[in-house]
Amino acid sequence: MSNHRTSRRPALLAAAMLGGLLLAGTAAAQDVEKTVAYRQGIFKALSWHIGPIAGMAKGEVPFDTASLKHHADGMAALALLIHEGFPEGSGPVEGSRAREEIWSDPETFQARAANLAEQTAILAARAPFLTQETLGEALGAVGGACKACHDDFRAAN
Ligand code: ASC
Repeated sequence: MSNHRTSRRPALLAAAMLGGLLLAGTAAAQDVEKTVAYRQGIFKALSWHIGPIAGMAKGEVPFDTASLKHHADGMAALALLIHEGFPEGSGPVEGSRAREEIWSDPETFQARAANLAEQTAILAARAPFLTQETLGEALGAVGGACKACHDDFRAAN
């Protein structure tokens, strides 16, 4: 009986190890899913806040300094959160446009994210002094920072 038990040990051990690997794989997949949701949430929120600013610049939304300041502050805060949304192993992955270059050239990618943080901070600082006439040029610097990163690090679709 004890021999019988002993002989089953390797099989039980293998089953336990396989179970552990499967659980680890599931945990890793859940981590990636959470990370993708985190970063996509930031970009959706950035889009939420740039919308009214772009509307004001185009004259489609009434110009309002308090609203401009609020939305520019929102963008500046969000931009500071991008850098931790792309840890090693979190892409490329299905359902995400984040390109492989983010992980093969993280320094350039992080510099682009830092540039967005800088440009949005500048817009937020200028917001109280901007007018409908000067907003377009000020927002252009932020749009340029968005585009510079999208061009190299975001897939077309
Ligand atoms: C937006 C938006 C972007 C940027 C980018 C600027 O309004 O959703 O991703 O501006 O188009 O070039």
